[in-house]
Amino acid sequence: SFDYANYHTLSEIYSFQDMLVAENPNLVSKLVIGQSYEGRPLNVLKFSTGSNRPAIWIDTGIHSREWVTQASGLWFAKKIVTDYGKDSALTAILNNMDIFLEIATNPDGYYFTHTSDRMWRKTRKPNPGSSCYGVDPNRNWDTGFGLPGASSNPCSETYHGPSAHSESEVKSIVDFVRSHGNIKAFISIHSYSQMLLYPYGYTTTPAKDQAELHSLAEKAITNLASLYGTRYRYGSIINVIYQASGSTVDWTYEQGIKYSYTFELRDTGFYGFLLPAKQIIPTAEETWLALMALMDHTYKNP
Ligand code: 0X9
Ligand code: ZN
Repeated sequence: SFDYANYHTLSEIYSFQDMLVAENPNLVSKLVIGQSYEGRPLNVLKFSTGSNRPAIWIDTGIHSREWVTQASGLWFAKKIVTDYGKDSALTAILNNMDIFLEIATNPDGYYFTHTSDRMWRKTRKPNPGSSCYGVDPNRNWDTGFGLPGASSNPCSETYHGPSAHSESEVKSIVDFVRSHGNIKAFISIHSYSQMLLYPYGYTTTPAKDQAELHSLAEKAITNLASLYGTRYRYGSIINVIYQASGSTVDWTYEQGIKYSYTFELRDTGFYGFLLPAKQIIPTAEETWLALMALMDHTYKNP
């Protein structure tokens, strides 16, 4: 059976997705929402027990080197199929809402982290006129695009790209969110720093739902800490971490998705992106408690 306690290659992630669908055909299906620059499928697992439902979105691995996020995404997928029909809170959520999970959100980058450069973060599209590759897919969204908090230098780790949604890995999610039209929560999972963040990243202007987002974040990180004592900071992106323009959840929030959150998983820098595999399952388990708090609140506040 699948080894959740180790890191996996991209092809192992793709095989896992097909296996999960094959084993749980009444609960799980696979959507291909687009393809990466290098032509790989952008797979999204859909967990659904009905039709025309409001939805929760979760993505992992948009920054390819943040390996504990894709590994946690695999564990979340298994947790959903295990708990449906057993855990009353998750069962209630899935009897009323769909969950979409994109595990390998930057597949070209993830492949490259296995073959060439473990610390690769960005997409793998060449930049015309530059010898540097890739765009930061967390600076490429059309909210505050190109403002301070991103770089116009193609060699920078925070290069925003030539235009908003220039990266197919981003545009495919944009098109999916728009065509779905009824996504209620959007949770984008990064590492590392142990933070739970909400909009905005590009401006200090508070989100209009700041009070609710803040108290829900506090509840989520309290639940997270209850398992292993892992301490998270929480608040708006610009206040807690730094100014980041064109980031995912600023765009989703401005699309009307109130419950737009970003996690930064373990650790606080001792291992950083190179988190030992023995921390994968504890990280996923504690994060799941926070995700359940966010999803349960979303379900109960339509
Ligand atoms: O700089 C980033 O993109 C994020 N940190 S990371 O180390 N994962 O790269 C923080 C930016 C705030 N997060 C989001 N807006 N998603
Ligand atoms: Zn990241």
